[in-house]
Amino acid sequence: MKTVFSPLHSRRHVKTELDGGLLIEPHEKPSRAETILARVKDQALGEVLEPEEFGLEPVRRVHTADYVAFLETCWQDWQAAGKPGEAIPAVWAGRGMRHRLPKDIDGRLGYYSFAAETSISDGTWEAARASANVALTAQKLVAGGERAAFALCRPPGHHAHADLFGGYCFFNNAAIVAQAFRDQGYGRVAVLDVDFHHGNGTQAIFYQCSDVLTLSLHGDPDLVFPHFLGFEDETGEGDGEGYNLNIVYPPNTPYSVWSQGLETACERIAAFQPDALVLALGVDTFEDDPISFFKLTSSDYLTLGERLARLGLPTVFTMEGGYDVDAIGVNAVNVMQGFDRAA
Ligand code: OKS
Ligand code: MG
Ligand code: ZN
Repeated sequence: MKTVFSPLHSRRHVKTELDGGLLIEPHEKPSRAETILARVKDQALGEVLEPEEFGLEPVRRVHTADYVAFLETCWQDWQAAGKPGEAIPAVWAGRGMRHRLPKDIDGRLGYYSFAAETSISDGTWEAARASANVALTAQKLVAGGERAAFALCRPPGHHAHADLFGGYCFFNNAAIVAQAFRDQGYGRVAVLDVDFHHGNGTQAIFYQCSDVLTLSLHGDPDLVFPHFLGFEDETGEGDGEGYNLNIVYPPNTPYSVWSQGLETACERIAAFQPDALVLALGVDTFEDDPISFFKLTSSDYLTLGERLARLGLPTVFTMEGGYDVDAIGVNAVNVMQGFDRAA
C-alpha cells in the first residue's frame, strides 16, 4: 500500500494543551507522524509520496468559506491583538445567548470551536492545509485504481465540523475525501471511524445525507470526549435518517467485544453497497493509550485490517488519533499490513 506524507505536518507544533487546569505538552505532537512514517519505511509497506496541491476548493466543499478564512488569519489576528501566548478559545455562546459572529478575536475563536484543548500558533494553518492535501492525494490514488492508500494525516480531522475546530482537528480530512469521491461520480461512500473518540465532525457534516453512510465505534460520550455527540440514538435526519450508526462502549472494552460492533458496522456497510470506503483510523483504542480506555492489543490491528479488506472496497485510510507514541507506528502500520495480506 502507498503512503502519502507531508513534512509540513511539523509546522503544527503548539506548546500547549489545556488539560486538567494546566497547560501541558500536547498529546497531538509531531513525533506521532514521524514514528508512523519510520514504521512504514522499516516495514517496506510501499512507496511514500508527498502530497499534491489541491487548493481550497475541495476543502470548501465540506467547510464553510468563513471558517476557512478564519483559520487562515487566526494566528496573525491573535498576535495583532497583542496576546502573549498561543491562541486558545475561552468563551462560547451558552444557552440563551446569541450565535452570531463577533469581530473580536476571542469571540471569533469561540464562535468557530467547540473545545479549548486545541491551541493555535504559527504554522497550524499550513499543517492543516498539508494534511488535507495528503488526504486528497490518497483519494486520487484510489480513484486512479489503487485498491487502498494510507493518508498519514497530521493534524487529524474527524472532530472538525463544517465550521468548528476542536479535539486537535481543523479540517475534516475523512469528510473531504468522502466528498471528493462523491464529486467524482462515486454514488455512495461509507466513512467508518474506528478512532477511540466519536467522529462528531464527520457525523454532523453528513447527518442529512443518504449518499454518505457514517459509522463510528467509540468510547461512551457520557464518559469521554466529545461529550455532546455520539450517542446511539443519533441515526441521521431528513434524507439522512438511517445513514448514521454509532456504537458506544464502556471502559476496558477488549477486541473480543469491540469487534462485535465492527462486525455490525461491516454488515451495515455491505448492505449499503458503497463505491468507496473512507476509514478514519485512530489507534487510541490501544491498551496503553494515555488518554483512552479500550484494551486493543497490537496484534488486534492486524485482524482489524484483514476484516476491512474483506469488505472488498476501494479504501482510503486517514490517520486520526493515537498517543502512545512508542506503539503508534506498529499499531497503525499493522492495520495496513493486515489489509494488504487479506486484499
Ligand atoms: C480533553 C481531552 C481531549 C481529547 C481530544 C480527543 C482527541 C482525539 N482533556 N480524537 O480522536 O484523539
Ligand atoms: Mg470512532
Ligand atoms: Zn481519538
